[in-house]
Amino acid sequence: MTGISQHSFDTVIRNAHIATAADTYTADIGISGGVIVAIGRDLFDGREVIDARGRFVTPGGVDAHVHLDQPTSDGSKMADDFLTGTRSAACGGTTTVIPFALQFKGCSLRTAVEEYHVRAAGKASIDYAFHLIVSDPNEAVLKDELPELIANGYTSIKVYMTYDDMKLDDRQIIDVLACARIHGAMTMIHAENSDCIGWLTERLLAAGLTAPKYHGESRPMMVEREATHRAIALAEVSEAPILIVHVSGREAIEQIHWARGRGLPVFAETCPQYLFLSEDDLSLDGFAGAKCICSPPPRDKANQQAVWTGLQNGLFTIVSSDHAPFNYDDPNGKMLHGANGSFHQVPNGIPGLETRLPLLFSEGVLAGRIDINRFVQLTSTNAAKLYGLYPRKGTIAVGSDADLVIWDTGNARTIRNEELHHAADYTPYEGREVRAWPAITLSRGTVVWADGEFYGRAGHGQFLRCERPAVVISHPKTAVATI
Ligand code: DUC
Ligand code: ZN
Ligand code: ZN
Repeated sequence: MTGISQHSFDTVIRNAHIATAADTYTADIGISGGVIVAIGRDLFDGREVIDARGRFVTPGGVDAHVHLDQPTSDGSKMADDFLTGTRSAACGGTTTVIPFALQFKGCSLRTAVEEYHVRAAGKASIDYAFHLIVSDPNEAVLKDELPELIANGYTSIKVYMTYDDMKLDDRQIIDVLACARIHGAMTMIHAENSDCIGWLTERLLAAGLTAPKYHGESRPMMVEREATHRAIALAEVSEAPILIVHVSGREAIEQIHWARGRGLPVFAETCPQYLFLSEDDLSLDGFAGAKCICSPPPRDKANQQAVWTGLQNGLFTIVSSDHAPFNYDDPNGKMLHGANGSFHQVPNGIPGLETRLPLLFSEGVLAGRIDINRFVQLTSTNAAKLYGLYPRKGTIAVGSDADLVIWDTGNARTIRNEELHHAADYTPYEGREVRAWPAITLSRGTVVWADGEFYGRAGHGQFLRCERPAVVISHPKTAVATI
């Protein structure tokens, strides 16, 4: 402690039961200028002192799959923008979000990024980076725009194998993967077979089957399994690492397991909806099942268990929310085509930014399914590593941003939409009990959530330029898919 005078810290968190991706130990955390500057026993006081005795302190969550104020092509409108989305994130212990700058077909990717910055400007209360959705990989995008954007800190790309307005064919995906590989970006793939979905949907509609539950029947596990296998093959051809997003069940997991066995750098993401929602939620009376329409759809209990096993055995790299919020009772939301709209016209997506960490802490850590270090890996550290934000984000270490969560694990709490901070008019987890919730969230040393109150400020959140991810720069043939 030589050279550190009294009150040399802005904030000291005392007696923190620190959990990182690797370790659990008790220490004080000294914070100055928004950065962790000391970790040790009996640190001098700071101007602010927070006593965390008896409480876990984890790195703030990094939610690497969220959709905020993303433009749509069907006339629907997302319920959350950067103001309400980042507020909701902070109240649920997430301190970094990575939403998507979407290129529409025929439009410039660079312009999409510029326009998305305008949507974010001055609104975010926590830090944010951008992924790039490439829906038109023309020569200008591949030769000019993508290399320049990657060099400027946009080092992750999402491509879709389904959705008419965004999907790429196999050749286009290979082109994007090869470009990402050469220039140093991670590629996320939405793996569902578009033609199978189209054919099954036509058949259901012809039989007059339009209720929300038929969303699940139009996108069965096999369409995800086939596309997952194909995505792996395309990545193998182009020698690029990939992350398969929102993996929903056993058959897709088996493909990823197979790829790992071949030594391929295939990473995998799942989301709370594949652990806590099921096809039963899509079958709720009337139109209520539309609240849980997302793609891939929630599956059955056996698939939920397969996803838990994948969290336990290392198959999954990250757990993200895929927060894609549409109001339920709203002509711009789930009722875009009325209260009896056909499943295939209901906007896809559910809100989940604020509930991601409490659900996984409660049912994962406190229920004994995963330990707290694995929880930190899945919800923070691995996302920071995958997307070039580590060690600034994703850990508790000297030099890292002071993005921290102090946990309350003593009190049961029932999830109620009226108590959440997003702008969506429902949560699919209404009435579910959790036993963990952030008591305090700090974003770069500033308390943004404490004792049930949001203290964040629009504009506090900074845009993060991402480094080229280490797992991409290392040669794919020797890289392993664990980080
Ligand atoms: N599926 C996606 O691929 N993105 C947003 C929401 C959803 O359900
Ligand atoms: Zn997707
Ligand atoms: Zn998504």
